[in-house]
Amino acid sequence: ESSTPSKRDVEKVRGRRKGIESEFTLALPKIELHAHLNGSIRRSTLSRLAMEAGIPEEEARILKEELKSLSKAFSFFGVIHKSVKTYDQITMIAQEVCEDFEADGVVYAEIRSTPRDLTSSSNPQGEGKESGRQGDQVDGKERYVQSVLKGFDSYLGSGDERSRREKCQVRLLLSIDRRLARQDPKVARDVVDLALKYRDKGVVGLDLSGDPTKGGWEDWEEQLFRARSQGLKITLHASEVPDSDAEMAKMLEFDPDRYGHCCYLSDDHFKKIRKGGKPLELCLTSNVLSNSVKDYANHHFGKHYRFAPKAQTGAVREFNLGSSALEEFASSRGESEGNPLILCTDDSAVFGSPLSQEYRIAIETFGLSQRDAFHLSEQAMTATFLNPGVSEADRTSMEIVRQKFQ
Ligand code: 6MZ
Repeated sequence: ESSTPSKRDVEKVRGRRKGIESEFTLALPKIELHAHLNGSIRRSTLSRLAMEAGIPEEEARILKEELKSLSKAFSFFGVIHKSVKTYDQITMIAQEVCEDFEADGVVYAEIRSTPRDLTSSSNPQGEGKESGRQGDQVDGKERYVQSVLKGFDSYLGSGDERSRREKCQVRLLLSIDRRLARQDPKVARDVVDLALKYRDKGVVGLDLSGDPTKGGWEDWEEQLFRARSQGLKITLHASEVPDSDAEMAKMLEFDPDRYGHCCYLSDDHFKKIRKGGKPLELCLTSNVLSNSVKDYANHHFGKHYRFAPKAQTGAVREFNLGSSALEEFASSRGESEGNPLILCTDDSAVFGSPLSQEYRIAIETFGLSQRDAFHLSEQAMTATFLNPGVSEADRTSMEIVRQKFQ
């Protein structure tokens, strides 16, 4: 009789481990720093709104299809945007996203969204605004920002309820959409204006996102510098598609406060990023399903994790079924320079993976111990855009979150 475990035994242990890890990652206090509001819409809400909006059958089909490319994901956003038509719906979505994060054990979230004017001609049901008046665009977009913040507020409740320990502390980042910024120079300026206006009211920074094949650095550069000169924190979607070296060089030169994705870094840029030490927002399932990364094992999380700051405890895994590649990877850990790595969901409605699942996948794929995962989550605290030195609300939120890690 061979003492090698049978395939069935291995499967059994794997299943058990999966259960244990799921329980652990759900209970683990988690920090979400890269989630797009409309991409995180509750699926049942999306189905309902798509139906109410009369989205034709063939367009709605994308909502049920498997994603195989980033461009498919962008068609999905098109359908979401057609389905979400009113400010009240934005408020409801914002509230639900917070509730869903809380249910998944997320204790702090920076949710990002692109301010849209829901009263413009593409939304003819818009609430009776005159058109052609100067500033219309900003008014509509401002109302959008207010509507998201209102959703956060309804989630948080009032008075004592607000600081209840189980509440997810939540902040907003405003997104500049690459394609729109290319079409109209006002787009980036409006977003920066709004971020400045609402910065003590829940907005903590800016994001550059949207279809990475659209627009170019010159379309938003000036506004990013303006935002920074006013003290706004900035995160950039970077190197999400191949052949983005030239743009990546500009981004590195700009040196934002955080980077998202970074799937296609050249060796030279990888070294520069590592040296810069800025936090990286990494979205495993998003990158795999949109085909920016071949599979989980090849996700660049592994490459960066070798260098990421981490606890030097080396806790022993309960069920170590890791391949030799993983063992080699695990033994190479221990250097403490590099970038804080933040696991994030990106668009949980589109990619169907809550943050607890992303942690479980990281644990399984990269052979992390529970202690490693805890430390990974805890150090995400250092990467938020909160400003506790200036804002009382930020100080309170930070304290609440800190307590969850004790
Ligand atoms: C780049 C993305 C994205 O802003 O309407 N977005 N941008 N890369 C990604 N990787 C998959 N996922 C989402 O949320 C939806 C918008 O977020 C951006 C896109 O601009 C998308 O239209 P909001 O709340």
